[in-house]
Formats: sequence, structure tokens, C-alpha cells
Amino acid sequence: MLIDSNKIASHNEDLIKSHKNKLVFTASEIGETENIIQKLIDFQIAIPSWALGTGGTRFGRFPGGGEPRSLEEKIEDVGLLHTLNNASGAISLHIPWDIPTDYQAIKNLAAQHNLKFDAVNSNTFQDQAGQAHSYKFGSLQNVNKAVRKQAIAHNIEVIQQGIALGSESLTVWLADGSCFPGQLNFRKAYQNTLESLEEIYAALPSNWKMYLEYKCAEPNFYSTTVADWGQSYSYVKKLGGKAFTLVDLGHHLPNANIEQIVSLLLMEEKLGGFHFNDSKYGDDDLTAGALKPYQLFLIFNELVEGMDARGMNHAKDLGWMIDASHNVKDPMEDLLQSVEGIMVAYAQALSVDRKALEIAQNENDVVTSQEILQNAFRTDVRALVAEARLRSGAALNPVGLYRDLAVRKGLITERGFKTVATGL
Ligand code: AOS
Ligand code: ZN
Ligand code: ZN
Repeated sequence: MLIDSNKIASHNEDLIKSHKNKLVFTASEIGETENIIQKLIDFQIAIPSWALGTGGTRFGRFPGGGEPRSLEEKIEDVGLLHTLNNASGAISLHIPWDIPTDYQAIKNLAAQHNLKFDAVNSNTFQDQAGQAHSYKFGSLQNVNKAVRKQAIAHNIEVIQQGIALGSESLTVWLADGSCFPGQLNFRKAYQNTLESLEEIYAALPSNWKMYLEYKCAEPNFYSTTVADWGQSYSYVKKLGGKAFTLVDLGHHLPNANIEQIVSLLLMEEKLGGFHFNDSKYGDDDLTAGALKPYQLFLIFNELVEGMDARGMNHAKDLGWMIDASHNVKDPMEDLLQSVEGIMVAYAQALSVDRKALEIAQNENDVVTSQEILQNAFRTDVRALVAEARLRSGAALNPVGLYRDLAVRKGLITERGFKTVATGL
């Protein structure tokens, strides 16, 4: 299924008048907007292959129909999203859920949809059929060397897969940890994990990055071996210049100051990238910006400030990805909403009056500092995000057009109602 550019053009035609009115008003509020719009056009957020099907919970799963049955169909789905918003120009694969049979064909298909291959993800949190050793008691941390060797070999295999596709980074998320006090010697678990990571790191090509994701809990509920940013930082610092910490917004203890974590990791040159989502209780992967949009804005505020201070390219120098799971929504609609939420937060951060903020901070003018941030957050920047889409040939209202074109119905006709996405 493909979306005709004429359909996008006529959708935009219908909305253009009211859009232009909003844009004029936004520009009158913000002032210089061209620079912001260009940055929004350049910004791309990778879509994880596992977010295109309904995730479900351990209690049940309610498939939505027309879900991708293969890697090819996952690429087609991301292609549809990218056609609608021109902001989802990359896919992140999960090995072994997404092993290609024909690499060149997969690369060609991705290129047809203007998609790049973002970070490849390894999986040592599930046992696969035919695997010699179980990960029940951890992978890279395991007390049994044979298990560690198997998990290391898997990660190296994932790097090879990524090289074949033109990916340039590996994301390692470990379920490793313990369920009960006393189960694990923390120091030995750390040492084993470090040694294992060193072997994987040694297999990275010179232009690659390794992202080490942390998570405070789940699936282990007493300890996680890479539980927080300090622990991830301690590993990546020892590993070397190609290793970075990855921040998944859903992986913190309640009330953690994620924007401060981001700022300091950036300063230490150890921030690698993001898994965007939102959450109320834990890693429940709600739509990015659905619950705590002010937090998302504050995170982007630190990103823009810190990246500009280091002369970094916003679009290229960090890995931007969504990590989400969907129980009741059409996953494609949710992803469009997530991208929009992220873009809005980024646009708000770009509109912050940084000079005025710096002056207020240096004068210890707490009220003015807060006013500057809140003013940026409360200014409606959606017309800027829409304008970025318009200029790059995408839809003014992606979710609206997705519905008008009955994309899901088309996918169900093509693929059938009872489809099961590969993966979780
Ligand atoms: C797990 O909680 C992490 O967020 C992972 O990044 C990710 O969800 C997983 O690798 C996908 O299976
Ligand atoms: Zn994640
Ligand atoms: Zn997660």
C-alpha cells in the first residue's frame, strides 16, 4: 500500500488557509521562525520494528488486524508513516525478530521508502528455539561463562547483521538482574557484565556507536544490573569513546529529574540517544508527550542548550528513537501522535529565548527564568511543525489523512484481519 502524493496535496489544499493563518499568528508570537522550521524539517525519529504491532500485556493481547507479518511489511508501515509526516525516516530492527533473508532486497525496499537503518537491537532477554543455554538467570552477567559467551556471540552477530544493512549503532538493553536479595553478588555481576561488554565493544567497526540502555526494574524486580544512568555511565566510561548511555524515558524511578540527567550526560560526552515514550507508573510506554509534555519540553530544552554548547548537529549527533508498545490503539496512529509530541517539544525548546534565559540565570532571577521557559512551553508551535511537513511534501494533519484514506482498512484487506506481527 502506498499513499499517492496527489492525495497529500489535496488534503493540504483543504487545510492550507487555516494553517497559514495559524502560522502568521505563531510567527508574530515567536519572531524568527525560519531557522526553527528548517531544524524541524531535518529532524528524524526512528521507528522501532516492534512498535508496529499491538504489544499486549502478560494478561492478554488484542490484535488490531492488518499488522505487518514480515520485515518487508514492517518497512512498508514505516514508509507509510514517513510519507505522512516526513519525520520518521529510519527503522530500528530487533534481532532475531527481524533477520532479513535477502539483504540487498531489504536495503532496496528501505531506500524506496526513503528509510535508513537506525540502531540494531540485540535480544538476550528471551530464549530462542535451538539455543544451547538459557538466559533465565541473566546473559552478560551470568555466573556461567558459557552463557555469557553465547550472549556475547549473539551481540557480535547483531553487529554483523547491522553492517550488512548499513546501520551504524548497536543498542544493548539487558534484562539482567535479580529477583530476590542474596541471589546475586552485585560486584561479580558488574564485573562479568563489563568483561562481556568489552568483548562486544571490541567487535564494533570504527564508525559505530554502542548504546547501553538502563532500566530501574523489570523483568527483575529486586535489582537490575544496568539500573540507572550512573551505572550505565560507569560502564560506557570504561568501554571507550564509541560507547554511550541511552536514555529510555520510561526507565526511571518515580520523579527522577530526567532533564538534569540528560544535561550532565551530554556535558560528559556520554549521551548516545533516546527511546521516547511517556509513562505514569513504570515502563508502560504511553505515547510520547501524552502525560508529561512539560517534562518532555524540559528534556528538549537541555538537549538544545547542551548540543548547541558543544556545536553538535541536532539531527545527526544523537540517536532519536521511539520505544513504545500499544494495547488499545492502532499502533500506526499512536506512532504518528508520538512523533508529533516529540516534534512539538523540540520546536518549543528551539523557541526558548536563550540569551534572556542566560541573563536571568546569571542574575539569579528565578521568576524570569521560569517565565521564559513557561512562555515557550505555553506558546502553540503546532503550526511550525505542520509547516515543516508541508514544505517537505508531507501532510498537514497526518492522523487525519491516515483516517481519511482508511489506511488500516487497506492494510487489513491486503494482509488479513488475523495477523501476528513477529516479535513480542
Ligand atoms: C526494554 O524495556 C527496553 O526499553 C528495550 O529498549 C526495548 O523495549 C526492547 O529491546 C524491545 O524489545
Ligand atoms: Zn527502550
Ligand atoms: Zn522499556
